[in-house]
Amino acid sequence: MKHLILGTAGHVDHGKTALIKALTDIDCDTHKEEKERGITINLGFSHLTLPSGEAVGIVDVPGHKDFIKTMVAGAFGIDIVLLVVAADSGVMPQTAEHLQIIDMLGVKHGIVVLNKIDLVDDEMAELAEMEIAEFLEGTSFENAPIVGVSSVTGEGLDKLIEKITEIIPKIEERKSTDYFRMYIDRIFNVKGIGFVVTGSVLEGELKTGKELFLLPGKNKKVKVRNIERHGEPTEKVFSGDRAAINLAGLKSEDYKRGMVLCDKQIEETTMIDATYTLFDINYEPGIWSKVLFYSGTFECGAKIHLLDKDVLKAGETAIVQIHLEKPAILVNGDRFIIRNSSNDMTLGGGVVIDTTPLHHRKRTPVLIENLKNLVEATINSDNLFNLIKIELKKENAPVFAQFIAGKLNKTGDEIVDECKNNNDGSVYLFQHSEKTILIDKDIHKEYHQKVLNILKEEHQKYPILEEGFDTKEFYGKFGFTKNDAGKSYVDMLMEQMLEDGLVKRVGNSFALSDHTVTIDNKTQEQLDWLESVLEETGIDLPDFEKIENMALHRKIKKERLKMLLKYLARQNKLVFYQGEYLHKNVVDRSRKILLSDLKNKELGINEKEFRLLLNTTKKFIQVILGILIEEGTVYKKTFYILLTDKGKKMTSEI
Ligand SMILES: Nc1nc2c(ncn2[C@@H]2O[C@H](COP(=O)(O)OP(=O)(O)O)[C@@H](O)[C@H]2O)c(=O)[nH]1
Ligand SMILES: [Mg+2]
Repeated sequence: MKHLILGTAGHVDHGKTALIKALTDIDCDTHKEEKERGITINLGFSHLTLPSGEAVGIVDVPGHKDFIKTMVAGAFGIDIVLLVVAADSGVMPQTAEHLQIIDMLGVKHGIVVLNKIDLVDDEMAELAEMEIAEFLEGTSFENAPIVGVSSVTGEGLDKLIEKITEIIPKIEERKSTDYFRMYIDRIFNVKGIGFVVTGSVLEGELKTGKELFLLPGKNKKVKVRNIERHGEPTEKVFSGDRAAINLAGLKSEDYKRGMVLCDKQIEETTMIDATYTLFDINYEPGIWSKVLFYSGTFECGAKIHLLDKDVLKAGETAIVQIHLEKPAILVNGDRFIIRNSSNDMTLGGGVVIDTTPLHHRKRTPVLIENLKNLVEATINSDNLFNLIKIELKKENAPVFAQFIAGKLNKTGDEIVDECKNNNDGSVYLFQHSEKTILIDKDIHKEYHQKVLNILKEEHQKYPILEEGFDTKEFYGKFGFTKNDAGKSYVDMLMEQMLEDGLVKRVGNSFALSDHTVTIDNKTQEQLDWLESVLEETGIDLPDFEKIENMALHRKIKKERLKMLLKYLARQNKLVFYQGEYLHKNVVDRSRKILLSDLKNKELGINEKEFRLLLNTTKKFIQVILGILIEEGTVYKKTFYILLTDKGKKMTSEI
């Protein structure tokens, strides 16, 4: 069974509310003021069960020009429109305005209801029908059926129901997303039950017991206690349903009109990139214009910045950046309506193409080109792959498929499938445990090259060191220390480069595969000299300033000295600990003295005793003790140095 919402549209007094009453026996004008004035002010809700058994939700909107924002909120998320035109008055201003809005909101299916045929003769009815057909020419409802009815006598209603039933199979399934999203269009406090909110489910599904975010805002979580659909309790509602939800944990001060319920914390935004199409009206906005922005029940003041045009003329479309005065919860592909700032004219509307854009201060040709691709890909959903490519270029790094899904309002699986099925080779994807990681092919090539360059530079700097860098060091170099997708990517990249024979493993690290170390006579001499200097310092900590000076006399510069030290450490001639290098023999001797002493002392010795034993400085004790603890020979308990099991074993060998 399809989940569908049908909405009314049309000029005030043409009989929208009467038609819904005639079809469903529910009077949508329930408010006192509505009864008194005889017009719809708030949205009305009903539902209709068709002879086929299929049930559709119904939203009845106000027709009066003062309530366009309510009409927009109601029309947001509907699948079929019933455009009601009274046969005795024909097409009127809000007939046209509502049709433009419906079209801009992306509603594709509709039926024109020529109402009040009881008030006109056949000839009049025919004339009215001709006028409507002419009016629809060139619009997306050009081929919509026109059905004459009377909401008073009931004439034609069967035919209308027949037409509605015929349309349903033609309506495409809603795109599936893995999260629930719904604008709240009504909220009321029911005695003994608590807050109940209603809305048209835009995306996903919802079950009782689920926790939802009330957005925008932080930490406003509410819990779904009960759900009703078409006035009946239900366990679950789906995209395309009208839902009434009883929420636990909602405080009235937390709620504001325009809020969204969602099971995912969608980031709020105050700046979006979008298309902006002007209706056929007498108004020409320049580069900047102040307007009112409407999407769902959300509304706020906004400034529109034209990006690819200097003025926008009637019927034209521009790419724009919109600065919103209030944080909004929007996703790519969302439709919106624009009114002038004095709120007496509907100017047009558009489609959100980016909810997290950069601030475009300069309107460069490259920017416009990128945005045009984005428009193409957002509006033409066959072009999902294009859209993925644009997002990946923007990220300029490896990302999880799930991350792109969030950006594009899709599921992770949809993104992966699209990359598998329609990849032209420009996106590289790989699997890491449960997750798929995506990266733009050009950016992948750049990382590949960066690894080679970084290693080359390192080898040039330290030609006598065999090692390059390990994966952890690469995480740091690429800024991925806190980026799981980035880390997995580096792991994968290094494995791949290893397989391709571009790099080799040296211990834990990677080096260029053609990197070889040759120690010439001069270098060997320098190494021997340095080693002997460090050995001779014995139980004094080496004085590096002094060593640097001695080295300079031998024409060894600081950088080279560092390299020689590293080399000796990697050859296990020196032990490196917290910035200090000790000769291995010094460490061995110190260890031997300590172990021989501890051999007979079950309770251990303290640091001072150790210092007297070696007859050295406190500073040296700190370093040597650090080294011996790190290698696992001894450990410290309160103030005492004690042998580890490994240390005990070693004493038997002394
Ligand atoms: N004679 C006749 N009157 C109608 C018909 N439909 C609606 N009306 C009347 O037209 C007026 C406006 O109807 P309403 O449903 O409130 O219009 P809406 O503003 O489009 O919702 C009411 O007085 C209705 O009784 C119809 O088919 N025939
Ligand atoms: Mg009405």
